[in-house]
Formats: sequence, C-alpha cells, structure tokens
Amino acid sequence: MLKFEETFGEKLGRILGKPYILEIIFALFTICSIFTKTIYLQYTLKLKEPPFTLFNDISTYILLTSVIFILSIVLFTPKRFRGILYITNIITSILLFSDALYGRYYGIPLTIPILYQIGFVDDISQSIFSLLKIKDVVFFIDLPIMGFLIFLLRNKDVKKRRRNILLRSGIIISVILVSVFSFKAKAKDVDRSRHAYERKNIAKDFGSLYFHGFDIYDFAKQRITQNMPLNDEEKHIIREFFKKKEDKKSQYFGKVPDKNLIVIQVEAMQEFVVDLVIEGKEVTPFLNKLKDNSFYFNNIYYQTAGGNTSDAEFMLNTSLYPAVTGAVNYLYPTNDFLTLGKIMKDRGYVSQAFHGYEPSFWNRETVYRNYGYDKFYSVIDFDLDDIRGWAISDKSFFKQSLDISLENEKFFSFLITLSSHHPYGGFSDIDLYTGRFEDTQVGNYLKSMRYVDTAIESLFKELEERGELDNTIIVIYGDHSGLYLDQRTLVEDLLGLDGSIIDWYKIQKVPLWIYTGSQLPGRTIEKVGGQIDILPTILDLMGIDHPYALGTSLLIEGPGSCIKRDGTVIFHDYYYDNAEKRLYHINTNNPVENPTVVEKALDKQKELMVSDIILRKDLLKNNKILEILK
Ligand code: GP9
Ligand code: MN
Repeated sequence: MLKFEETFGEKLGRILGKPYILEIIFALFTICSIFTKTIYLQYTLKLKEPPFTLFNDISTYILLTSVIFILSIVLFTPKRFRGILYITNIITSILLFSDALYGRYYGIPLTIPILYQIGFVDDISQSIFSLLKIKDVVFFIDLPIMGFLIFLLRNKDVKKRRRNILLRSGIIISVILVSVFSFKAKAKDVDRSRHAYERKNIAKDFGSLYFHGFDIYDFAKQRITQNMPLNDEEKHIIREFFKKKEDKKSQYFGKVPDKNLIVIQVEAMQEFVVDLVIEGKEVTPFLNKLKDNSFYFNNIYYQTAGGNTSDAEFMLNTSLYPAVTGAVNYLYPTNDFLTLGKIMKDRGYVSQAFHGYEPSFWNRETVYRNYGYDKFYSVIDFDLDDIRGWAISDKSFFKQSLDISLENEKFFSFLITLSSHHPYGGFSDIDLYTGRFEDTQVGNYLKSMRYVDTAIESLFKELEERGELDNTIIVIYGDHSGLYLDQRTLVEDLLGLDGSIIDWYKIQKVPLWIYTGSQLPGRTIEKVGGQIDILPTILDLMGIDHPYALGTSLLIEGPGSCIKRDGTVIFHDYYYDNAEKRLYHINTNNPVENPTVVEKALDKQKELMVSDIILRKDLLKNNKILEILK
C-alpha cells in the first residue's frame, strides 16, 4: 500500500480529531465576535477615548482572555462545542449589552452588588430608549449568522474521534500558562492603585470580561467568609464589648428632635484652618463665626483608612470603623447596616445623599442604595453650570442640592463636597493673599478652604432667605487630611511647629460644627473624639438611640478618646503610638511611662476588632448579632 507523507495540518487533525478545521474556524469566529463586542463596549462606555486602536494593552488582554476561554471549550468539549460556543456567545452578548445600558447611565459595567439591588432597573427602565443606540446591534448581529452556520454544519461532524487526552491537556495548560504569564508581565505596568477607588478602572485596564471575573471572585470571597460561623473568641469579643457599652446620654438628649438635617462632609478640611490668620486675614471667616452659635468640636481626629473619603461617609452613616485594608464600600457593599439614612427615613424624613462626581466612584451608587437612602444624586443629576476642579463647584452643588432637598417637607440631606480636592490648583481667583505661601500647595490649600467657607456661607444665607435656617440642624466636618507628609515642612512653617512628629500627628484633626438652629447657645467642646462619634452625637441631640454605634456622643461630659485605624489611640493628655508601642505626653511630645493609660489604649483597640467582626460576618443582617448577645 502506498503511504503518503502526512502534512502537519493533517497530523494535527488526526490527533485532535476531524474535522478540526471547522471547529477552529467556528471558534475563531466566536473569539472575533466577542472581542469586537468587548472593544465596542470600551468605547461606547467611554472607558476608552477615541482614536480607536486595536492593538493596545487592553485589547491584547481581552483577546488573550477570550482565546483562553474559547480554546479551552474547543479542546475540552469537541463534540458539542458549537452549541456551547454559541450559548457562551449569547450569554456574553446579553451581559455586555446590559453593561452598555447600565454603563451609559452610571459609567461602569454591571456588578454583582448592583444586581443584588434590583432598584437600579427602575432608573434604567425609565430612560431605556435614550440609553439604546443603533450601533448596539453589534452585540447581536452575529448570533443569527452563527445559528445559521450551526444549522448548515449540523451533519458535518465526525461521530468517532480519536482523542489524545494528554496532548489536549498539554495544549490547554500551555495556553493558560503562556496567557497568565504574559498577562502578568503586562499587568505589572498598570497602576493598580487606581482600582482601589474606582472599579471601572479595572475594566479600562483589563477589559470588561476580566472586570466581571474579578467582581464575581470578590463577591464570592466575601460571601464565603460571611457565612462561616463565628469562633468562640470572636463571640467573646462581641459579647464583652456590648456588655460593657454604656447607654449614656448627654444633657442635650432629644433637645432638637424634629428639625430637618443637613450633614456636610467637607473635602480635605483640617482643623487647623479654623481661626487661622494669614497675612492679617482669616482663612475661614464664616466658619469661625459659626462657632459662636453652634457646638464646635476642636479635638476630632480623622479615622479614615483605605477608603479615604468613602470611609468618612461610612463612619458618619454607621458609626463603625473602616476596614483594616481597602475600602468598606468595595469590600462590604451589600452588608446590612443601621445607617443614618435608614434611621431618618423611619422617622418620616426623606433621606438623600448628594455628591457632584461620578456615581461609580468609591462605589457610591451601590452603597447609598444599600444604606437605604431614597436617592443618591451624583454628577449625572446636576446641572453643570459652574465647574471647579473635578466637576461641579461646591457653590452650585449646594444651591442645587438645597433646591432638591427643600422640595420635601422633612428631609435629611447628606452633602459630600468636592471642590477642595487635592492638589488645590483651581483657586487662583480666590481673594486670599497667602504671602510667602503664594503658588505653593499650602497657599493653594488655604485658598480652597476660603472658597469652601464662602460656599458654606452661601448655603446658610439661602436657607435663611427661605426661612428654613432655624428649622435645620447643620452638621459640618472634614473628611480627612488635606496636606500630606510631602508638605510637612511648609505646614510646620505655616503653623509655627518645631518639627516634632507628634506635633504633626496632633494636627491630623478635622473640625466639626453642629448648628442646631437658634435654640442652643454656642459652645466649643474640647473633648477628644473621632469621626465615628459624629453619628451618636447627632442622634443624641435628636433623641434617638443606636444600639450598634461604636462611637459615643461627644456631648456627654467627661474625657474622650479616639482610635485610628492603625491602632494609635489619642487621649486628652496622651498619644499612644501603636507602631512604636510607645506613649507620649501630648503637651511635651515626650515619651512617658504610664501602664494604666497604655492598658486603656489596648482596651480601646478591641473596638477595632468588634467592628471588623461585624463587617466580616455581616452581623447586623437579620439581627445575627442578637443571637450572639443572647
Ligand atoms: C471623589 C471624592 C474624592 O468622589 O470623594 O475622594 P478622595 O480622593 O478624597 O478619597
Ligand atoms: Mn476626600
């Protein structure tokens, strides 16, 4: 018998099983169509800006991901692969199409936590036609063609195939290894810190399929930990803490029960700007005066951690500590919390949150829904009539937020400002001469604080003009530091500090005003506290209990304390540095020995553990915590 030499293709075909060519063509077709759809999604969601390029990092990753995915299917399931590929393509198309609709509204592909809250469907369904584009046929145009191909090829399959499992597995493993390594090599250049505050950057950098994979993994991980039972030690920590927690109330408890409530979280405002005078002028003249007819707290340390601004929002709403690493908003977006939004809603208020930036930033859209707010207004809801820095100016933001709030008879509005965001470049028009600090970041920061001061003043004026000022509690506080270590020398120069690091730590405070209308006289309170105490203080004035707040009302007389997320504890007279495990006297900045105070500091650290357990195990859900406290 004559023997012809086999070509490479024939050999491969013989090994893989015929007619492999059809399979490969079909697989490549699927890859191309999914690839095209993911690329289209990048552009239609503006994750990527034109000019259109095919071979950039993103498309390489997307292509790679699809290749691994599809090839695995082809090689593992040679018999029914066409059907499987087809179904995969349909599912992917529906997913990407939903991403497109949701993303056009909220700027980010869908996430599991969002799917968890069906409320968003309402928002989108109302504007579904404006969100649709003719070009969206790209998501589905290939499907009938592929269906037709499957039909044509239905009898072309060879029933019996020779399989070489070893070779197939070898190919799959090699493809996966090559892909993973090249992916990792490319991913090295990506600045992943951008992913911490804005998840859509993951989709930007690695593509939407990777984004979904990451999202599913993240969600599953959190659910698994959450469903693991508490161990005895964790139960003990929780029980001990809540047993000891005193239900103390201040002399002001319930003194301001029924007014509207506006809480303003000011971007980057540090306490030292209050009463600061530069070149003979006050930096924050309005807020300085506001102390005369409000409660003013001058010893509040910020406690934000990996979630920065969003951690401050979290503390205001829940009086729990932020997560030890990362942002609570991304780690536990669907946990149950007893939030200020829910509490006020239960009392007949309309609870709304406002922030003039993208709704996906810090995962706010998801989080505020979960917090039980009636609505979260983001940049897409504002008229961008006046821009400053990242987006709408604080002045216009206040004005529009107030208009929306005043449509309701009883309201709680949480206003998160933005204009005074680092690095404070957009305030050269502000009338505040900063002398030797002109054109430095410190000088610009002071100008930004002056701008915020005038913006807040205009909010007060507007309320007064509308006859609502006396009927409104207004809480104002800073979210976190504004000037970081890179500015230390200049800040020390500004404040006349002598370079001690303890002095630097001591200025890591945020101001807090609580204006209660005209009923109560102003008072400056020097009690040490943290942002975790703001919620209990507001509730104290309004006469409301919060059984799971870890903070305490700052209006309760007596010494206070504050623990930072790194375990550092600040008392009225002492500073316990947890990294150094050393106690300092707060006036002299010198290390001191005082075992009783150190013990108190270590005891305070248990609060962080309690908070972590509540978060990890979602203890406020279905009153799980009550089971433990029984
Ligand atoms: C953005 C704003 C800033 O929405 O809240 O966040 P930050 O960078 O300060 O954490
Ligand atoms: Mn901030």
